[in-house]
Amino acid sequence: MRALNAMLSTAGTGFLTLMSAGAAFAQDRQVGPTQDGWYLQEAATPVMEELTRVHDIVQVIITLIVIFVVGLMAYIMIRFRESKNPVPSKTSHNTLIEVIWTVVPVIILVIIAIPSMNLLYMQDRLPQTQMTVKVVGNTWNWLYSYPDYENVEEYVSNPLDETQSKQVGQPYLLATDAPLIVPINTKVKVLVTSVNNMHAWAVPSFGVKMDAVPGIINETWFEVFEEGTYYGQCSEICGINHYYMPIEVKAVSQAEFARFIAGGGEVEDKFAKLEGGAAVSAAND
Ligand SMILES: [Cu+2]
Repeated sequence: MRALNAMLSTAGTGFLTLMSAGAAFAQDRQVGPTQDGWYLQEAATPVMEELTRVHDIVQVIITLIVIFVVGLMAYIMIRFRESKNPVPSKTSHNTLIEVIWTVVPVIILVIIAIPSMNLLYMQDRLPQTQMTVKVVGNTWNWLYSYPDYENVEEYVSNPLDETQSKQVGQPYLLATDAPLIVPINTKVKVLVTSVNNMHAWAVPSFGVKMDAVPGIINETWFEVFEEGTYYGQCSEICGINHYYMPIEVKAVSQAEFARFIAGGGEVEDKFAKLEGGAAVSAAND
């Protein structure tokens, strides 16, 4: 399963890379939903690794149960069909079978519950985190801030339109003009709230999906292993532009993150690298 997952993830990343190939400049590693994807996204954090492991275990168990039940039904339908079995059995109960079909599912559910609860607590209970980011849902974009660093101002992350996405080699409806920047190998606490209606900040490859509720500050965490751009989408139907508030997280080296903070949160203009970047940028401002 893990090998299959890794293979599919590679295929997924490959797709995004392929999409970027026609762009003006090469994008770094991008992880997000893919056109023909049918499996979990590549795991980028310890929580997502554990989530993938639990998913794979449960997948095997439920597949075996489906095979067993469908097999049993097929056997009964064929073996006890009217023509082969004209006089039906009058048996109304069988204590041994009833005990088995009660106890065995209980054991299976307990086996599933143990890793599931472990995973839930891993997501829910924050470890000792090294920094904090604050995510605020708005209609319809995300506001990001770094409470630990007063010199970095809160900024808005807006989606790029179709033409802009193509220009910078990023997928439309996932690309933004200002990603959330975080360092790799750092436990990041995420505070999530909203200024108007409910949203949800979700990044599948992080195993993170947290409701953004006005008046409530929810918290979650992640630790990204590798540098790259990770995509997510608002995952709580929030109104007419719900589809149009993508999430882009750029995980950078700790040195690069330190430069980002020292620079007061200034990020490189995505359009500056393009030929005639100034004109493009100005046209879109
Ligand atoms: Cu939303």
